[in-house]
Amino acid sequence: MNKLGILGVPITIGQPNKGADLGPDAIRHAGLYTVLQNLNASYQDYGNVQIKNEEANQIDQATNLKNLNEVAAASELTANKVSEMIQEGQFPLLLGGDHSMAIGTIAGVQQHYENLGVIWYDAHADFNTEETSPSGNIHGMSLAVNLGMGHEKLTSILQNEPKIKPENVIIIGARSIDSGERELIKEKGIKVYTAHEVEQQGIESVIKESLNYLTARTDGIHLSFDVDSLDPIYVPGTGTPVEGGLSVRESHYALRLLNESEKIVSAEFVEVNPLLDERNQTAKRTVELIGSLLGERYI
Ligand code: 4U7
Ligand code: MN
Ligand code: MN
Ligand code: MN
Repeated sequence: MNKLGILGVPITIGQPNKGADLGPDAIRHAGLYTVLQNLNASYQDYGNVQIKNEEANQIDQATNLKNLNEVAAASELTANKVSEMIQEGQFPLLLGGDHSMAIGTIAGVQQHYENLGVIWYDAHADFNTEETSPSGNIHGMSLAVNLGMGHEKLTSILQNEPKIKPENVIIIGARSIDSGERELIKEKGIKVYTAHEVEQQGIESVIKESLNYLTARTDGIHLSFDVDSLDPIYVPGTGTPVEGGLSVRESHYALRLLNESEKIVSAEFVEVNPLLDERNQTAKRTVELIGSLLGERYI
C-alpha cells in the first residue's frame, strides 16, 4: 500500500443532527495513530477540510434539498484535497463526517481512474434524489449523485459527468431503502446484497463475489463504509441507526478480505457522531475496523 494520507471531512449539514462534524477528531482520539504505528504504516495526517457547517436545515421549497449550497461548497473543497493527496502518491483514508462527504471524496478519487468501482457498505442505499427524498437530507443522496443523478450543483463537482457507472457499484448491508430509491435501484440495475443476503450467503462469499466482479471491470475500488451498516448495539453514535445490522465480527472479516485483495485504492469511514455516542465506543470500533482494512490480524 502507498503511504496513507489521512483526511478528516467534518461535515454535518448533510443531515439534521449536530455532531457528525466531530467524527474525524473522535476517530483520531480513539487511538487511530496507535493502530497505524502498530502496523508500521507510514502516514501523514492532512488534518480536516475547512468546512462551514452553517446550516439552516430548512427544506428549500424550490429544490426539496437542505443546505444545498453549503454541501456543494464542502464537496468541492473535499474533492480537490482528495485529488491532491492521490497526486502526491497517498492512499486516501477519509474520516467522516456525514455521508454527503462521498460526493466530494469520490469526485476527487475518480479523477485518477478511468473506471472506478465502489463498494457501498451501508444500512441505506443513499440513492435518493431531490424528487424521491422523504427528508431533503443530502447524506441520503450521495450515491445517486455520484451516478450523475440529482441537483446539478452536486453532480457537477470537478466535472459535469457521472463519476461512477451503475454497473461498477455494489451495495452491501442494506436494510432500509425508501420506495423511490428501490425504483431507481431497479432502473439502474444496481447490485445490492441486503442484510438478509449477507445472512443467507455469508459475508465471505459476498465479498469474494463482489471483488471478482469489480476487479474484472474496474481499475480500482473505493470503499465507502457507513458505520450504520453495523447493528446499532455496536455503534450507538450514528444519526440514522437501523436494527438488524451486520456484526462486528463479519465486518472485520469483510475488511480483512478487502485488505488481502489489494484492490482498494481509497476508503472512507463515515457517519460517526460522538454527540450521540457513549464513551466514544463508535469511534473506537471504527478505528478497529480501519485496522482490519489496513492489515491488522488477530494472530
Ligand atoms: B446515510 C433516508 F429517509 N433514506 O434519505 C433519507 F430513511 O448516509 C436515510 O446512509 C438516509 O446514513 C441515510 O433521508 C443516509 C431516510
Ligand atoms: Mn450512508
Ligand atoms: Mn447509512
Ligand atoms: Mn446514517
